[in-house]
Amino acid sequence: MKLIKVPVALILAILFLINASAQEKPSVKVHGEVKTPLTLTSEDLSKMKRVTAMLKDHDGKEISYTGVPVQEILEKAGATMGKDLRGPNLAKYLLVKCADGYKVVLALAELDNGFTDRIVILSDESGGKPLPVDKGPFRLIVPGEKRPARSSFQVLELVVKVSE
Ligand SMILES: Nc1nc2c(c(=O)[nH]1)N[C@H]1C(S)=C(S)[C@@H](COP(=O)(O)O)O[C@H]1N2
Ligand SMILES: [Mo]
Repeated sequence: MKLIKVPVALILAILFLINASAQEKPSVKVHGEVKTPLTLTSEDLSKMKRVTAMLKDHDGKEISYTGVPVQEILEKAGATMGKDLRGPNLAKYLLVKCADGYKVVLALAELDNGFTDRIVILSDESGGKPLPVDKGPFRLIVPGEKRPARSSFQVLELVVKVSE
């Protein structure tokens, strides 16, 4: 029987490509008190309504970020936004969980343009480029606050919860 010699490098290259294609794209999971849990990649966000929001960094420099209003994301997931954001639903909040364990909360009413003109976005782009790895790939941008502390970077999950 003849032995077919395939260069080791070729085999390794094929294994590498199989492995690379199996790796999941970075995404944000939207779940909790929603009708339709979502997993959103940058590609998904690129197809949704995009706006810009300004954020002052720690040194007071204004930086422009682009992304999708969190309201759009929560509406897509079927959270109680808009006309449904009343009565007991006003006790609902969004828990934002990040890769480094950082967590922040915002009341749903802080994310609804029926309540506020401050449009909070889930950003994946600044200056026409994807966010840098240490601040991305997804960052919540909460404009109009004195400190950028709730503008969480490396966002992994948006969880809708209801307080007691
Ligand atoms: N995931 C995550 N996001 C975070 C933080 C953090 O530690 N982890 N720190 C917050 C604080 S306290 C500040 S001041 C800003 C700093 O963001 P900047 O470096 O872009 O100015 O990020 C906020 N977002
Ligand atoms: Mo901070």
